[in-house]
Amino acid sequence: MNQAVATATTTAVAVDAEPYPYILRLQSTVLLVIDMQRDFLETGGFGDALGNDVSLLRATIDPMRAVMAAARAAGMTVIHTREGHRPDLSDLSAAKYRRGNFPTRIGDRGPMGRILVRGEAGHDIIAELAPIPGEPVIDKPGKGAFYATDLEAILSSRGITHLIVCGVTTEVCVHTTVREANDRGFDCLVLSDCTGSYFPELHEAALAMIKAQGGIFGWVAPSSALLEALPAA
Ligand code: TIU
Repeated sequence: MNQAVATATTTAVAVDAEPYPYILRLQSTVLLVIDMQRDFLETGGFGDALGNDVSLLRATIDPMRAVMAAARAAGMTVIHTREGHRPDLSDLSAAKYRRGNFPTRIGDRGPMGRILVRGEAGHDIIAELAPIPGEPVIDKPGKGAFYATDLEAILSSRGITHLIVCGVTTEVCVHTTVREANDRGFDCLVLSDCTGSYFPELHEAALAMIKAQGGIFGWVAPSSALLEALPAA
């Protein structure tokens, strides 16, 4: 590593965020991309089976692509998560299976294979945001990325203290993960245009909850604020 890069990775970066600037160091920050899977963003997957308009989430793709490129160029680690279950559904609780009483359920066959099952096409991360070699992918059976996964061990072994969180959906898996992370002592910045919901009003409410009360769960900023703050490659 040359001197310029060494200096850049240890220098504090300030992001113009709410409720006040978010200060990070590149070497102790991860970009955490939650559940950008075909099952949530394409027709015939889990989101669709729950009765949602999946096209509402697709506005996050372009800004997220730019953020992932900038993070990689700045030397920040990118970690991806996927919500899903073992093919025998042995890690699927009866409560999660039954919830909603919909005709199509987790494990049923759909146009992209079995819904929310690992190894099926619908479980894959969308091609536009595919992980690059070396980036950890965390498979999670729940809504939170810390529940029943090795995410905390991976973050701790790398000395990570700060998480920049994006993905879907804002009020479900993103929010659950931010709450889990907050209680574990991580400082979270949620990118408003890189998170999305099937319910725009819940997206807004979820972001408001994060930054309320002095940032009770963390910080919120548009991706433009992060892009301005990150050092160029
Ligand atoms: N239904 C919904 O909004 N979300 C989920 O079921 N999982 C995630 O948020 N990833």
